[in-house]
Amino acid sequence: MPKFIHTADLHVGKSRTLPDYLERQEKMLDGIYKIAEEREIKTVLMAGDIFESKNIRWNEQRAFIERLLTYDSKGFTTVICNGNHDELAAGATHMWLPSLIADFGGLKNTIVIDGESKTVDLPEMVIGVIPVASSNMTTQELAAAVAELYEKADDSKPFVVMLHATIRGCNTDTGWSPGSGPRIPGDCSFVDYWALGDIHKSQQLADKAWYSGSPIQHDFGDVQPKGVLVVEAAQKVDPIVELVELEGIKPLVTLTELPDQWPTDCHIRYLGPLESLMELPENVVKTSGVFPGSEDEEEEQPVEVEFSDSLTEGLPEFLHAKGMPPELQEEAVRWVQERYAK
Ligand SMILES: [Mn+2]
Repeated sequence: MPKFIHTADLHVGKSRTLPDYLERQEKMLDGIYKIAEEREIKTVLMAGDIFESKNIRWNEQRAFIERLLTYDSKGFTTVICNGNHDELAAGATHMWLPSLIADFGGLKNTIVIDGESKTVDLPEMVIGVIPVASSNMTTQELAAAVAELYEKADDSKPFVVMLHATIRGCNTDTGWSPGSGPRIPGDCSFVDYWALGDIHKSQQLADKAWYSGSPIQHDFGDVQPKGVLVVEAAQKVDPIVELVELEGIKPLVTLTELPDQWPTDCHIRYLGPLESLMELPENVVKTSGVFPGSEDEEEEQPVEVEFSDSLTEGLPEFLHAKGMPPELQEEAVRWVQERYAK
């Protein structure tokens, strides 16, 4: 039975207020492939929301691309698509750069889906990818879109749908259940597994449909457990799905009362009573609205970065260092300038 990793909602560039946010996200990226490696799995599906927002700094962008290149060269097949958070402007997403690099031959095993639905034929299975389905989509429309992708599929292999969408009736980390969006269509029995992205809480939604949830807690309030799904799927049988937590990621713990003993090896948000001259341990990174130890509160706010700068700064040098052809370096800068430079 083909085995693969199902993940989504990586949100690189989120939670810049955590003291080690980028290192944490680098650990997340490496952790995903470590789990794959340990289980001798070569295929990783990333169902959208790779980045947090359009205001991504170059070091955040680089943290992702660097790893995509590394694990691609190690022979991993990563299938990635954009999610709603990856959107930069109408018709443009953060997938532009991996997509350009792939077009210029810099990614051999990685399949990048940028905007358009696509049927991807892998040796052991077929993936029908639908990036960012609108929440106005009806269940019938979703069924039709999936059927169209299946028409192009080799029907001797398991068929997996990778979809970034809010499915009606799912549950979020905050306990909210969206009343809009399509359901998992009941008449798509040819689908052997639905790999869903968008919702950060890992959950099963139908016989063969799962949200992986985000691989790590991105914020206080994100509930545990978080991890990736290790999936074994075959034709006409129920998939075998296991949530595997990433190692070495500090938990984000919220305390609403003064503890007898402060927990260690985690980041703490402390919402209990604050007494004057109270000593808070260093791993308390957030209290009710104020960051302890920070004189200047504004410094902790996410910095708005000029979009075009954040994408081109360091980019040509990076591509050059990675041995990418000069045409790609030029094309990448042109891409950003044409769309974003004022
Ligand atoms: Mn998301």
